[in-house]
Amino acid sequence: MAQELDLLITGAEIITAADRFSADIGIRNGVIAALGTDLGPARETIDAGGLLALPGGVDAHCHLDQPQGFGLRMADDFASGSRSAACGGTTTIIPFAAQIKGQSLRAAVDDYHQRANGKSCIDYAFHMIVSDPAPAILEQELPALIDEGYTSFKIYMTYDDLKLNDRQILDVLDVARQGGALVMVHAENSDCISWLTDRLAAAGKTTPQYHATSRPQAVEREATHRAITFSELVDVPILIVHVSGSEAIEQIRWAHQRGQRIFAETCPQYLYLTAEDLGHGHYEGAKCICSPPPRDSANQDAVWQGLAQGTFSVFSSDHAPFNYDDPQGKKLKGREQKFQYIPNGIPGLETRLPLLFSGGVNGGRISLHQFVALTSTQPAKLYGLYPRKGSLMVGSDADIALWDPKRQVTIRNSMLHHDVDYTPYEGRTVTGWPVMTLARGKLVSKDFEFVGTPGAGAFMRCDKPML
Ligand code: DUC
Ligand code: ZN
Ligand code: ZN
Repeated sequence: MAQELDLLITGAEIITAADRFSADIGIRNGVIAALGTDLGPARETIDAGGLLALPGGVDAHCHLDQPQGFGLRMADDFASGSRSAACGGTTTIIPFAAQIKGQSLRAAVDDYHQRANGKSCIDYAFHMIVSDPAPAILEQELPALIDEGYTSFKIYMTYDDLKLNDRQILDVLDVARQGGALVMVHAENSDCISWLTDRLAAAGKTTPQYHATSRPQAVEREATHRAITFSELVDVPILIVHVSGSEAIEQIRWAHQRGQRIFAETCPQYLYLTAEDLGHGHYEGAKCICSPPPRDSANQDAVWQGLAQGTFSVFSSDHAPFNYDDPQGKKLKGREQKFQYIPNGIPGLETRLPLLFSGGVNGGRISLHQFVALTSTQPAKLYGLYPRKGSLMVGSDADIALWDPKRQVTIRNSMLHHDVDYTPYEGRTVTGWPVMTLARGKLVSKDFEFVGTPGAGAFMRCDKPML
């Protein structure tokens, strides 16, 4: 006779990227042991009648406790960030071990392990950020780290302290090709941004709204095209992160039509915010400063279409948490700053899935299967975590979000579980919420309350991307 189950979830409809069926879920030792009916005795049972059981979300782009210069500090560490993620139906996070120029990449990874250690309530992996591809990094550290399970890394085409020049980008892409890693590209043209910023400054245009003026779509379009060209020259797939609108999308579709393997990610801010949210001279607009900036409603439509048509493979939060009213946050040094000195980033770990579910699934723009694919299955595959993460199969980790698809929720920062003092989505009502989340078979959130355990999440080495 089969060993007793630890937990039985009954009555839910199971949704994966491919299938929809009714079955009970039997869990033993944190893993899905059986899917079916009459699964036998269990120590505990959750009645999930009327709910949808989806694979827990994989948020493949979020920033937690990332070391900052200029007196800045991220508001979320692995404890608060993972807690917030769990309460929004996410069970895996992949933040960034960021190399500071001059630093060894391994030192950055080691430091990031220290920061994560014993804090996360859900499983996590690391991407790296490569900002200084010196010969020793390219020849020794990066190949070794890829082989050790750090199989993806981000590069920047802008920001003085992070950006690589074109030659350096070609070099790191070549290392990725040899090692089978996936490079995530922040595509904005640095010189264009600084030239536009200087002109705006000379005209006295320094309030938050000009952040968007300094980074128009052409800046993103050009860099996206250049990154696609580099990918072709080196013959390696890349992933363009945080795509904001139609012009970059056109470039990605052009590449797809030519048969290139260009993956693309977008984020809630490009569906729900516009440049108008940066205000008209009011400093509150700083809350919505992120890069690339939010565009307009026509571009929101273009991003929705890109999600529906498969142009995008991944939907991430790009959670980059800075407090608004904080001398280490958006009001750096306790003052209202010129837009170019305001830290870029907005919080979104907890609201990522409900925002997409509400506007996408309940709004009739994408199917439930597309929702699962974009938010869980495809990021798990691209970042080497599938099938442990990203599906509900026998043998997968029991990372499960139980959704009430009709639940109406008005988002308030007071109900969220991050440590950030605002949400850009304050007062917005969504339909559909993950009312219970389980990470490796243990409840981590229930009815908007965090019930998990800091430190229960484990670090995962990633396999090579399934490209
Ligand atoms: N890019 C990110 O991916 N996150 C925050 C800021 C940025 O420019
Ligand atoms: Zn970026
Ligand atoms: Zn980011």
